Amino acid sequence: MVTDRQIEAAYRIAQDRYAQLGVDTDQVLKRLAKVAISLHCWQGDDVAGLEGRAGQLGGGLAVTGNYPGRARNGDELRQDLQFAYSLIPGRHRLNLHAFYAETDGTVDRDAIGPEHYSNWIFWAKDNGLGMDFNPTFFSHPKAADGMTLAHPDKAIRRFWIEHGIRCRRIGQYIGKTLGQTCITNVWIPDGMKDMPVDRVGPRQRLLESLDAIFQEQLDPYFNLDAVESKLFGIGSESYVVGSHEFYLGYAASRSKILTLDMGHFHPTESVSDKLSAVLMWVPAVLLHVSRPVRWDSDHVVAINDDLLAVTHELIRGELLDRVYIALDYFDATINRIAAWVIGARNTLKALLLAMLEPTEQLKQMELDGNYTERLAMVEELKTMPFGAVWDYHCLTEQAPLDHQWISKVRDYEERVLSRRS
Ligand code: RNT
Ligand code: ZN
Repeated sequence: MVTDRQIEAAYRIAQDRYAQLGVDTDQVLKRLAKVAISLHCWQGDDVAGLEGRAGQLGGGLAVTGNYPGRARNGDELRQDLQFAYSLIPGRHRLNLHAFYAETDGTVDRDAIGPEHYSNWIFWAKDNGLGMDFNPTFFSHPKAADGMTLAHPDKAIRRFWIEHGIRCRRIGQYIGKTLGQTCITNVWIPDGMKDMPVDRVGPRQRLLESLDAIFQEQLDPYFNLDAVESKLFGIGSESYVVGSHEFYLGYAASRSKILTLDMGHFHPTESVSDKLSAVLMWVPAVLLHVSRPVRWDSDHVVAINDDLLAVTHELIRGELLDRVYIALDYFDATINRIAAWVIGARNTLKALLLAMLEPTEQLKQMELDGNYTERLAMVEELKTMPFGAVWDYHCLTEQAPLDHQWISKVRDYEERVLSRRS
């Protein structure tokens, strides 16, 4: 077992090494401790929701796997989340979807109000968690034919517009109650499996529906709106109404937050390169950190080139103030708590790696046209003693070190998860 003194000693050496590059690791850790990641409740129950429609996931989303121990109700999901937070250094947030209302499915989506989320909101308050919110435009009979806000039937559009309006008010209530801004993110599944003849009509209808949802002015201190595009989904392979171009224009013209999900682009496109471009035109970005494997497969976030490129861009571009970070993936083949913990810790580690870079020096080399040293330094940074800084961060934040949290998860699995049928 590694002792605290060993962790501290290793940190002092690392601190010295980074200081020689002009990087103050104490400052970096203070900065890292302030980053809040929004943990997606839906990893804990395979995007089932609490309306009694488990196993009927819609919207072209897919969760594979049947690892035992899925949370079956609000209490279990909160218990699992609380345990996951205890294994992640720092103070984080909860990202809740509307279909986690605790009404036993008796209140339809066009009738929900803040009172249906009181368990969640008071639990978040008790635990010092900020919260974000999402209307749920899928896993519902009125979304069964793959269209919601862009549906040709006015009554169906009206139903979903009402849902959106109510969700924003819930977001505002959450923001007020917790004293922290809530981001309410709109993602809809609307699209077509096969080649549409009319690509214009659905987009016009979506535009009108969104404008109707956002008509009511809410206090931006309590609620901010975000819109999320997608490239394709299962059943919407040929056409997605809310494409990237659609929402970029929408967010820019309406001053909304643009959500960039790392799994929602062509495989050779990178979200890291989009950040600086879109932030010229939209006030802020909501990142859905995810890991596509061949397609939008929503794998648990790993420290790979994509993630590192995104976190480096956030630091190099000084974008952290305007980019909100949330996780979005769902894997049911592994322990679901470990899935949260691995993804969140990896995102934090990737941020730390980026913060430990002597960015000013690198920028100067670039300005001087010294691309040789720029490449040499970027590559050599990869073998700097970053792990010692991370360990020290976990120690000071009273979170388990790497290799320590997994035994706690195993124990929780035995005590709690294995008792769920
Ligand atoms: C779907 C979007 C969306 C969802 C959640 C559940 O492709 O990424 O963010 O994952 O709303
Ligand atoms: Zn997403």
